[in-house]
Amino acid sequence: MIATVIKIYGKYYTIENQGKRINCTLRGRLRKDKRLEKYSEPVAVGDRVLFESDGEDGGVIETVLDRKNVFTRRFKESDRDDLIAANLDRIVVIQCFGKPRLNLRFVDRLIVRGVREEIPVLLCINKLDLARRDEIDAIKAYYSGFDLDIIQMSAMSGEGIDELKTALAGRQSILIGNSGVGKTSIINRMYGGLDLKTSEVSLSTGKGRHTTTNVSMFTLGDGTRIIDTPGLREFGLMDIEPEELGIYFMEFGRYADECSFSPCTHDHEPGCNVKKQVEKGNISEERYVSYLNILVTLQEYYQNRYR
Ligand SMILES: Nc1nc2c(ncn2[C@@H]2O[C@H](COP(=O)(O)OP(=O)(O)OP(=O)(O)O)[C@@H](O)[C@H]2O)c(=O)[nH]1
Ligand SMILES: [Mg+2]
Ligand SMILES: [Zn+2]
Repeated sequence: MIATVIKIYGKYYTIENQGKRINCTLRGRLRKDKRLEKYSEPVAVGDRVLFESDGEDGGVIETVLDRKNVFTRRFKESDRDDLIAANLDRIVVIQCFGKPRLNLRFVDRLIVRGVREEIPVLLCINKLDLARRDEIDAIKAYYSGFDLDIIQMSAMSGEGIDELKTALAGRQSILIGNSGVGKTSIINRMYGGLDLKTSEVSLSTGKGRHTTTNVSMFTLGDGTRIIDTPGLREFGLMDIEPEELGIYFMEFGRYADECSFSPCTHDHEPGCNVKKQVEKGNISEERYVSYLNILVTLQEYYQNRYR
């Protein structure tokens, strides 16, 4: 039988098959499956699996079906990709007005991940009830160079919730963002009756309290599947080579074709057309600085690794 993994606790996996939940362990040989070995975990939320039922509400996962895509991150210390979820139709990056502070550099890292995995990214800015006009304009200016889908909404007032619901309808999506931006509040507001736990942002630090502790999927009647995640502090992209990074900044695309060097890191090379277009104002300077910021972290990492 086929089911979808909706939650993982240590070595236990909750899977869902036609609305029924089954608690599973893994068949031992699965850990030796070559396709799965390169990741930190053999199985992720969102995976489609074949399982054998014990006749009641337990079972064993036998196989992980081929994945459409994976959502991973990679840190310096690690030689494996940290697997967060699989088979996504959308990455929904959540940010907010008010606290915690807006962090568009973090958003840019997630956009890189989405573009690379060919998973559409939606930027959702919550707590619109706390927004100032200049903040809204600043975000639009920052992303002026390419057509990123942006929804502004408030889980508190309900504004924008229908727009988000429509964007997620019938799809499997993950909500990603720092702690306290309101990921869980959004799910609660969209679908009454779940009453998931949320908590206030700390007044002293302006940061969230890491309330959600597990990646878990909520399956809703209309085929919509939403994955809630614990707040991320960082998002490592160490699996990406420095020369490759520019490809994932979509608005550099057509300009990069005219750089004198190929590949061009759009940093120090003479005759770099991306740099020229930044000066001309055709590429957002802040996005370019954000690009350089990621580039430096990748270059440092690769230099140390191959020295
Ligand atoms: N003013 C305002 N507050 C909101 C809104 N949405 C959520 N909050 C508040 O923000 C705080 C954090 O919300 P959570 O839903 O717990 O945030 P989270 O992103 O799930 O955080 P973690 O689970 O820690 O990653 C709570 O106090 C919510 O009430 C909103 O639209 N407006
Ligand atoms: Mg939460
Ligand atoms: Zn260049």
